[in-house]
Amino acid sequence: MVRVTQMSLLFVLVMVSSAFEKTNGQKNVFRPRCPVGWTKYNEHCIFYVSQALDWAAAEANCLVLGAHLVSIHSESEYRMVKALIHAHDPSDKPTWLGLSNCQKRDSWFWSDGSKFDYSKWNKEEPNHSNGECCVNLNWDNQKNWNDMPCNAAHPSVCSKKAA
Ligand SMILES: [Ca+2]
Repeated sequence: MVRVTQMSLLFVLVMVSSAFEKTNGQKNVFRPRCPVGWTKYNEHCIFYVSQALDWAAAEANCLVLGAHLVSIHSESEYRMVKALIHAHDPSDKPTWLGLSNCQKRDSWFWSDGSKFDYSKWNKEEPNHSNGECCVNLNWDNQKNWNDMPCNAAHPSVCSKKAA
């Protein structure tokens, strides 16, 4: 009887220790992170660039950081990007996104290659005025999206996958 009890105890110990291993294993599951100074959101890392650059220079600057200009695919992402900008710039100045249609008027492309599946235009935008084809947000009173000449200089937001 004593022996049976010892065996049972041993069994319980083995079970408990393997359960601990499982718990530890789960704790060690790889969780993507963002570099210091970047903000994590939906498995992405976003970064506000205060320096005013034209659209191409802003995208090139993001590329140096292993990123692209930010793309936005939902209202919640839009709010997050606006909140990031506001945290650095309480005046909410116009800021470049990675969106453009310079190749063809009705073909919108995000510089990170993602699908164009969400938009938040100001009223009467995009108006393609004088061929403007790069997009910023925080435009005018509505503070939503506007197509702008690509050579205008604005702050920007870069985004990359958390790694
Ligand atoms: Ca416009």
